[in-house]
Amino acid sequence: MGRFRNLIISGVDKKLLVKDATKLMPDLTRRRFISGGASLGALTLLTGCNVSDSSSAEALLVQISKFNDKVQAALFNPNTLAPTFSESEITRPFPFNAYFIEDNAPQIDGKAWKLEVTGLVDQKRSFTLEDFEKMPQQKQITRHICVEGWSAIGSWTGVPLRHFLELVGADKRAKYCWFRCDDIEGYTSSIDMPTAMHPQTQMALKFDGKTLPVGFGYPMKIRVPTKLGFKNPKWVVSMEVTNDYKGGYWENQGYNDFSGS
Ligand SMILES: Nc1nc2c(c(=O)[nH]1)N[C@H]1C(S)=C(S)[C@@H](COP(=O)(O)O)O[C@H]1N2
Ligand SMILES: [Mo]
Repeated sequence: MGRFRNLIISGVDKKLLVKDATKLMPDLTRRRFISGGASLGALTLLTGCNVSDSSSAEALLVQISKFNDKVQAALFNPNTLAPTFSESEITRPFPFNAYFIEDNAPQIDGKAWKLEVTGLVDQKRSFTLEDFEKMPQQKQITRHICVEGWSAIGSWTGVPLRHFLELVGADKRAKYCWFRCDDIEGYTSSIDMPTAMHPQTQMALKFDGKTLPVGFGYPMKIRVPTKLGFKNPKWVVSMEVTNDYKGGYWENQGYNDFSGS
């Protein structure tokens, strides 16, 4: 402790930073880090990053996140469930986050909206919101973890992505599902097929039992509780099943593709 004990960093919640960094570590590193006390001091030693503000905290997380994609992917068990919570544990108000302010969130007309499905699927076509509302719905209360240093518990309801992939006849041997969004810069993100098929990965239409609010991705966001927040695209307009790694908005800026939580 000593020299780090009274460290106050503006804009950084130290406990959350240590927690998020821990989650990003490959198993062995994580075990060693935890048994060593899991402190901010140990984290600075491990990464060589000296955290003094929120941007260096972010740099530290990127550093941890680059540790070893492949090791992490091998450790990720597609059958492991993310922890679930009770209604009373839901974070209220639930935070908004994007690379722009909430006022600039796209206002999508749900009646005109369509999800376009392309790539390695039998049914290359569009689906309306009505189509999705008729499909089986599943509710989950899980924790959303953002690499920027915050986390929150929320309730989402929607169509299991696995159900949808089966419905469109997706090639399950394909490597990725790649999503494109309707916001200013056309946010994109891809998830690997085991994650897409994970029983808790869903095409969320509701938040907290009500129609998805505009800021949270109306009419549809992909909710992936086993991945970090940036791998949960909002305002989704297309999905491509592909063997090509197409990256994504944050993935292209150095965050790792695996980003499990
Ligand atoms: N289209 C789009 N999806 C996005 C983002 C974005 O900027 N654009 N930001 C991501 C990040 S970094 C986070 S933490 C979550 C925040 O979701 P929330 O506003 O529902 O909390 O959305 C993710 N999905
Ligand atoms: Mo995030």
